[in-house]
Amino acid sequence: TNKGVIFDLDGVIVDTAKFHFLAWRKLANDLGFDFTKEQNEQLKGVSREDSLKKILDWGELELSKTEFKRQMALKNENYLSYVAKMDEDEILPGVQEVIDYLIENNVPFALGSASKNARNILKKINLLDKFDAIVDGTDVSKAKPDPEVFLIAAEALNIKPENSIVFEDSVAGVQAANNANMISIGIGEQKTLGEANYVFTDFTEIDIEFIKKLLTK
Ligand code: B16
Ligand code: MG
Repeated sequence: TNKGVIFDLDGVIVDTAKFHFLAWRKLANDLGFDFTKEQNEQLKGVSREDSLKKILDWGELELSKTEFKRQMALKNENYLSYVAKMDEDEILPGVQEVIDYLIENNVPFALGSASKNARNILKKINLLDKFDAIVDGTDVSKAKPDPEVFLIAAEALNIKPENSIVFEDSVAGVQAANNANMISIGIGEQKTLGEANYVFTDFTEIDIEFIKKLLTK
């Protein structure tokens, strides 16, 4: 096959989205306000800095540069306390099977994540050395929905954008894949990720036959 696969991390391979939510919510609560799970959808796939900007908007708060930086660091510290407890059991159901299939069939695959903690997390779940390329928040200057992260990943795999299959759980990420002219597969709810070429609730819903067909199309 001339095709390749790009995985988002948070919300696709592991459910660190729940840890991000807990840590951001604590920050908001400490600053005297709250936000909903629906609002949290808008933070998925969004960089740390842009996430804090959005949250402060919701709370109608403005922070000095120094305080903004301090709050980002506090949030990350809190988030990493959850990450520290992770192991391979945190890999979401059905993901390992797809990864094994790709390895057995010599299909190149990469990580395309907005997270600066991606390598740390992949190490915790024992997947770090399985990827042919890792592109994360330390490699990009433009956040999803900009296609940069996925375009760099496809290039690293030596795969054309139109031959790249992207798994994404976030609206911004699905848009980034579409903007890159890639095949987008949303992992989550149809009503949230309707812009994707295909949507599955989770990886247990994905038949290996479906992957096989996409790869040989
Ligand atoms: P960090 P992904 C994204 O990861 C998360 O979805 C998003 O909620 C988070 O703010 C962003 O990473 C930055 O993460 O604070 O660890 O650098 O979904 O693109 O894998
Ligand atoms: Mg994600």
